Amino acid sequence: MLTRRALIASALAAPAAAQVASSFDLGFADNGLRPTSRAFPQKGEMILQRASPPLLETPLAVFDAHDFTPNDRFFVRWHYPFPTTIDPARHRLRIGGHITRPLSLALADLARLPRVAIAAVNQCAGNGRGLFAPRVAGAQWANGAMGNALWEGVRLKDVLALAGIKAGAVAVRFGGLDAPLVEAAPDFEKSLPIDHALTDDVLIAWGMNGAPLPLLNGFPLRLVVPGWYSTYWVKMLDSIEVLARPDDRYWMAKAYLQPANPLADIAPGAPAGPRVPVTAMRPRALVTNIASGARLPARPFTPVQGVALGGDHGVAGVELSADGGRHWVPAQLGPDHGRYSFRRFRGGLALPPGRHIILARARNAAGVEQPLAHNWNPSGYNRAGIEPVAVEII
Ligand SMILES: Nc1nc2c(c(=O)[nH]1)N[C@H]1C(S)=C(S)[C@@H](COP(=O)(O)O)O[C@H]1N2
Ligand SMILES: [Mo]
Repeated sequence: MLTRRALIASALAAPAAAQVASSFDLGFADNGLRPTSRAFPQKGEMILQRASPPLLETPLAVFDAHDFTPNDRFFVRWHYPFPTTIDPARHRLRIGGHITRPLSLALADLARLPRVAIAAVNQCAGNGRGLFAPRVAGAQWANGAMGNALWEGVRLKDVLALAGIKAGAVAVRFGGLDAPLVEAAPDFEKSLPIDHALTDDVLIAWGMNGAPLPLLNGFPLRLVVPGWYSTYWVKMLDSIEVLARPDDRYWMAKAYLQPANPLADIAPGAPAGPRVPVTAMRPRALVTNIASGARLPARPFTPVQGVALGGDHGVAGVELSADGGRHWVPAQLGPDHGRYSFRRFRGGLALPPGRHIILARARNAAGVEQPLAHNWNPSGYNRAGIEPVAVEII
């Protein structure tokens, strides 16, 4: 492994990369040094961030091997305890609030609606939080708090149509079977603006990659909001409430807020300023075949591959640089599974013996390109700058 000092020294030789090199903490790279566990139901080896309620991160190598993250390696995040046995035959989805017909739907009722499948990346708003410098509080994820799956279910808008939305609805609130340990803590509930809730792509899903949702990923039903951070993807979904006024409860009004500027960044230590809810994701590329700090044998072209996401638009391109972003070479894109899916990429860089910092940047179909600098903010949300990868060619 490279030392931090060696990295900074190599960065000094390439001034444009200095900011990049000094902004990441090598000790935190996905280098196999974090504890893993195989102790969780329906899960293989996962990086253990917290046992209860579970926070399980996907190892980088899993992304390197798959377009669709296998269910047994898909990351897990719960705020509160949840039931560990669920009888799907008895599960009900209640729909109430500003509607004409309150409903209590069984899974069999949902299965009668038109079925839809969408490939989409589920990414925690705090993915990569542990890489911010200065460090911020919260789950210290590297970049494995995300995954790509084919989600199968029905459209939320079709379910809402059964209930009959009344005029004046402004939002739709979602709740699941989990509950806080202490009475006073606010239940985990999230809401979508009514316009977004009624788009074609928002699903109530029961299937994930051709199988039922794993318990830890929300069995038997979860909301899927392609292009938006997974805080909205409410698991073990059992209640939907149409609201005639904006949601002022804790998890919308107080939590998951980011600085209200285009990059959602702020100078460390600066006053918080205006904040807005975290919503859409941004394009990101992640190198998956080289763990930062690796030493690799010299080859004419060092293969660099990984996964990209386009945020709320498709991936339009991925480019690689080994000179701090002065020159970029395009990587080849893998199969296109739809605008919200991971898109794998593969390319090569001619790297002579010595130390290098590899950069991979994604651009989406809306023309948004990943910036070099990281968008520091106090909660570590929406991290979307380029993730540098240090290598030593020997
Ligand atoms: N019911 C419920 N749904 C939830 C949460 C939760 O705590 N309870 N956490 C949300 C957050 S913050 C994340 S990152 C995703 C994680 O989805 P996963 O565990 O399927 O990967 O679930 C979301 N849905
Ligand atoms: Mo999250």
